[in-house]
Amino acid sequence: MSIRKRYTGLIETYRDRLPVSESTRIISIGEGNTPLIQLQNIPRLIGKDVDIYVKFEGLNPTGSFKDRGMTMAVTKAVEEGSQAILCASTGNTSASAAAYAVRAGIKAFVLIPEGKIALGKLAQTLMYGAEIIQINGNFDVGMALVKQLADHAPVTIVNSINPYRLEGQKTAAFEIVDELGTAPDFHCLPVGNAGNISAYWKGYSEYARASENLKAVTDKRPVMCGYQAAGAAPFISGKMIDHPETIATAIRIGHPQSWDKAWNAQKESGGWFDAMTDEQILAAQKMLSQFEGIFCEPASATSLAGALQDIGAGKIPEGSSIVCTLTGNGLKDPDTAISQCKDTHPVTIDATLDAVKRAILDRM
Ligand code: AN7
Repeated sequence: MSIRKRYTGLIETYRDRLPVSESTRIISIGEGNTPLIQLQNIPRLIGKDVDIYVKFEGLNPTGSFKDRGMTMAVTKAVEEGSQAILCASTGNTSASAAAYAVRAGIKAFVLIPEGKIALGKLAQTLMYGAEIIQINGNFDVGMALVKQLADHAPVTIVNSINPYRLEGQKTAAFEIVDELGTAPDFHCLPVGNAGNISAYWKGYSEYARASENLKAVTDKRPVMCGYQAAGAAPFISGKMIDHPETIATAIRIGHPQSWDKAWNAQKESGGWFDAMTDEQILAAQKMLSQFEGIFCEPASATSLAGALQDIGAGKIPEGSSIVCTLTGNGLKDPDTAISQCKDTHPVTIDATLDAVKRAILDRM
């Protein structure tokens, strides 16, 4: 009997492609190595010959892709002697920063827009014990403050303007190529600050370059498709937006921090940006739950919403392989989920064998 090597996180797995040395103390909670799930029912339902995979990042330790960047950013912050980290957040970054700060034994300060972060994200950030500072302003306002604060307090910023964040996040592209043996034809992502789409492009590009001397990986790179919420779509309007609004609070962002990097990914890959309405986003979220058994948060479903639209329009042709990143777990936002299922609220009946039997048989 052989014992499989214990998985100890993405830095250990890809350490030759990341800025760490033999003596670096790695701050990890076992992030990465998330499943690439092939959709079975949705392609049949839409009647298209497409191979769609979802990279379910909601299965990271704090329930979002942010953990990939946070393991790297906090590892480097600790290596550089930092005692505290700081971020502005729509929820997921704050939860991740809080957890990795605990692991490292340092302090986390998080700035969040009051009343505009999903309940699960608030719950976990409270439990991890971060210093939560609510502001009566949106994410963009918080982000601007965080950038100024760096000159006024001894803290390390762990938003995606911290270059180590994207280093960690690029490993998701490595995992996909390692698993498929090649890159997909199209890669679809929700876009907020545009750090993740930039990180994936970096990852695909590094692997493509490495293929020159390493036969195991491919020189292929996907077409990158970035999808935003219609009320928060600066990449579609071509300019920053001051009052972004969407039910997908994770991507309620009007001033993306990785503006140039993301445009570069779009241009180099021959890809595009597009906007999805809140209705399209929620429909895709529900579809994943009801037809594939995959529960992601609203913002995450923006990638599938976009893919489905563009498959329907033929912009993504039949015969294509497509990866959609599902950035966060559905459990993060129970309020939005429950309000979507108003018509299917559970019935309450007498606790008798007869009543339960009737309830089941009536619904067969
Ligand atoms: C679920 O947590 O910006 O385009 O502060 O939580 O890399 O910004 C979250 C972003 C997509 C957008 N999906 O990624 C934050 C934050 C989910 C997210 C995005 C976010 P980027």
